[in-house]
Amino acid sequence: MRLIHTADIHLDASFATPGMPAGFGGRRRQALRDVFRSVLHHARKQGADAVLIAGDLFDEERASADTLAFVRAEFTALGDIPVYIAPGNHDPYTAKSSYATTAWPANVRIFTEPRWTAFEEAGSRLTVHGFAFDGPEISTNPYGRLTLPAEDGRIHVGVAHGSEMSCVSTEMGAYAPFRAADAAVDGLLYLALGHYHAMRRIETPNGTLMYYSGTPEGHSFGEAGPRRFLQIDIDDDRRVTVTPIPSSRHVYETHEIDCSPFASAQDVVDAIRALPGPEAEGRIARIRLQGSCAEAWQGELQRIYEAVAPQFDFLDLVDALEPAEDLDALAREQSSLGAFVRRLQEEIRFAVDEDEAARLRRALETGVAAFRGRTLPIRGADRG
Ligand SMILES: [Mn+2]
Repeated sequence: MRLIHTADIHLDASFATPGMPAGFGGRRRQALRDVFRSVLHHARKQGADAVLIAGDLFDEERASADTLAFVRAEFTALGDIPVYIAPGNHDPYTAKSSYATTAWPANVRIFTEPRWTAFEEAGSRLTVHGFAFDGPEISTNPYGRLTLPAEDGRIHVGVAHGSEMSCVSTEMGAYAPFRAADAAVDGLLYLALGHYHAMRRIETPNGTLMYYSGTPEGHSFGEAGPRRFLQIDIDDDRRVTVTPIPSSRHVYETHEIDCSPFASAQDVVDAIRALPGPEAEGRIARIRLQGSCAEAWQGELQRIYEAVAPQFDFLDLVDALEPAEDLDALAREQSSLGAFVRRLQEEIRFAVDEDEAARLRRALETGVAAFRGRTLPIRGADRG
């Protein structure tokens, strides 16, 4: 038996963050649709027995008419492969929700209540248990209340949304919070979870396998790196194998570059071009330039941005540079900082070898930075 598990697609998400260019949100929303379609296409091609969507398929209770028409068509294209949906905190099942007010094709099964219920397919051994958020906060927490019939020979799996507490910090809002031990039920082979956007296996004290699939396409710099969905294979001996399938089209990435050693803008451009990039249709990058900026290329940042921006779908080039210190001017100052610089410059002049000179130059740089009350980026030489 083969199942496909995905969650947290957030179709129609706004992507409205300050500084994003015109058209960016539209391209991101299109990528969410493309990736969602490719997940269902994989299900069809691999002969899946069911698709499990563990909530937050939509970003809001009500999706746009166009998005609903798209999703309906994609579900219809699955033919007789059933789709099980456990509505989450972003797309709860309410009387006015898209889930309740849309005419879904016959293969779509939506959980509608904030308590465990089950679907059994005629002609299949599969039983799928799940529940729905009935509002942004669920009215009753169903975790710990699932009971299974003893030894009925069927394959029991679950699909649900919520916050497993071992990986949530106390300040973070918890939605239908639970502990792994409460959600693991003897006889439940697999629980398909949604809510956390990173793929994660949850350890359980019994034989239940439990995973967050994470989102199949990143939504922000907080979701950097390639994203996946999961293929679940259950063999005749009820052994469960989970295979992550890469799915993201556009991949968020963040980098920091220490520009202190760079003599010209060309060095900065070369460093950005050399950054390891994910294999993706589009790269969405935030690159933070830090360290000191030599006088020669102060004021060249716009030109650097224009030179490298075409290799990204979107580039946020963050200027965290400090202007380079004019050490010779400092050395002429009649101040304790001037005396410090003169002393170190003299020691550098009489250093016994290049290693010592490099250490002393770093000491000079660190001392001046400390005097100015600013921090320096860590370099290899400091890690020891
Ligand atoms: Mn959620």
